[in-house]
Amino acid sequence: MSEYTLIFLKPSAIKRGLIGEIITRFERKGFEIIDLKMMLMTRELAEEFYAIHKDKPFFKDLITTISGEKIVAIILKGREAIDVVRRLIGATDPVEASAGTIRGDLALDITDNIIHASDSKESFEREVKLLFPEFSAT
Ligand code: FUP
Repeated sequence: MSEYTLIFLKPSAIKRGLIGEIITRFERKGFEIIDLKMMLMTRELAEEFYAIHKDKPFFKDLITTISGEKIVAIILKGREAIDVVRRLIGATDPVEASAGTIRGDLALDITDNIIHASDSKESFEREVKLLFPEFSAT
């Protein structure tokens, strides 16, 4: 079934000049880019986005890594997009991520693991409201 998912490229991906490399992988796989924007990830937005992790030991580092920096937020559409995109980005820890995945090929740090992708339909619904409040499924 065709569905939507949300990804964002973390500030390190932008600083390292990897926007094109990463977007190309999703395009080549066959996903449709529904919306895309570069935007400022404010501290407030970062804390809200990752609120589920607020009691974790890595929360402070996670927020500092992305706050006050530009991200590239993208809505993708395609068959089983949520699961397929999670497989393409690889495990949260780039040390564990398989070669051939985005994190496996392009990242090494766990907190700054260059990309985020929604991990469920519920996450997508919550996250898209935060980054693309104007979005409505067609
Ligand atoms: P993911 O969905 O793969 O981004 O993973 P999580 O939602 O579990 O984690 C959210 C962010 O917290 C990750 F992008 C990186 C960071 N994190 C750490 O820094 N250390 C951890 O042990 C787990 C996650």
